[in-house]
Parts: sequence; structure tokens; C-alpha cells
Amino acid sequence: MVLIRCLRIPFSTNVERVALAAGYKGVPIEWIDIDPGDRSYAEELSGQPLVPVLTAGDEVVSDSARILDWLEERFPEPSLLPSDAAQRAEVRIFADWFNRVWKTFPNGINDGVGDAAVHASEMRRAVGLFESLLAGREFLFGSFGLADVTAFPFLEYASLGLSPGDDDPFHAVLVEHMPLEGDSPLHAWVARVDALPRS
Ligand SMILES: N[C@@H](CCC(=O)N[C@@H](CS)C(=O)NCC(=O)O)C(=O)O
Repeated sequence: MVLIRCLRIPFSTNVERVALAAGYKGVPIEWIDIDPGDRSYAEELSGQPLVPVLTAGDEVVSDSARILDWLEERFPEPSLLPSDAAQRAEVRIFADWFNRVWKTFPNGINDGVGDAAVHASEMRRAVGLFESLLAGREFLFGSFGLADVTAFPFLEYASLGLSPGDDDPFHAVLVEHMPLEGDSPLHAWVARVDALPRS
């Protein structure tokens, strides 16, 4: 197997997606820690400054969603997607919504873009949707997969709070705007996903 490397910074949500997906598939990754204040290596490799950036031989892939697709294509088993085409589309739609819509709420609050009160209320509303997806099932779409990998690194903050040493203001936004009731099914889901291996 070609050596797979991935650039990361501490506490990165998007990096954790890759660690979870690769861990599930049993794909080893050599992590390269870069200085959060110096993105020159990421830029040199991928033409953009953000992590994760994955390399395998002469392939370079940036953006966590694209990296998850790359892992799924190269290492199809165990799959992160349902075998049924309609269910697969549902999971894809969820992941797209999470990346293109849901993320804009905490990003908007953190970056001061748009109306913070509206973003905050959308985050609270979405908690109810996540909880409903978990009604009577262990993972967001039944079996563990892409939806859980995509959402967990962001939603875990609602249950676990900030890790010691994590002073990323974006993560504080995640903690502040997703208050959970004690009996929220998100607590058990976070514990379930958190127990899974990471590469
Ligand atoms: N769409 C990208 C976003 C990547 C991203 O925002 N990475 C964060 C870490 S989770 C980062 O590098 N932030 C550094 C910065 O904004 O300077 C992905 O999904 O990988």
C-alpha cells in the first residue's frame, strides 16, 4: 500500500473526519503536524492553506469531503455509504447540507458574517433534526457511515465541551450554541462515535 500522509493542526474538526474514516477502514495514515501559524507547506503542496491535505504517491487531495471520497474510492470496504442507491443518496444529501448549509451558521457567528442571532437559532433548530435522525437508531442514518464522520467532529462539542488546551474560538461557538438536554440522544451518539478507532 502506498504511504498515505496527511497534514494536520491540533483540534481540527475537518482533520478528525479523515482520522475517523481512515480508522474505520483500517487505513494507516502518517500524520504531519504543521504550525497553525505557518501554512506554507500546505500551500506548497495543495495551492491552498487549509488542512487536511492528504498525499499518496504523487496524488494530493485537499478538502475533507473530497478526501473522504478519495478514501471511499480507494478503500471501498468497509464502506461509509449504504449499498442501497436511494439510501446512499440520502446520506450524500445530508453531507452536502451539513457542509454547504449547516456549517455556515457557526462559521457566520465566528467570522461575524450575517446575523448572529439567526445563525444561533438555526443551530438550535438543527439540534432537533439531529436528535430526530437518532430516534430509534444508533447512528444518524442507521449504520455508521459518512453522515456520522461528517457531523461528529462538529457536534461532539455539544456533548463533550472543549478539550483542555483547545482555545479555537470556532469550537467555543459550537459549545455555546448547541445546548443539549440531559436526555438528548446526541450524548449517546457522541459517546458511540467517540469510541471508534481513528487512524
Ligand atoms: N472545506 C475544508 C475546510 C478546511 C478548514 O477549514 N480547515 C481548518 C481546520 S478544521 C483550517 O485549516 N483552518 C485554519 C485557518 O482557517 O487558518 C475542509 O472540509 O477540509
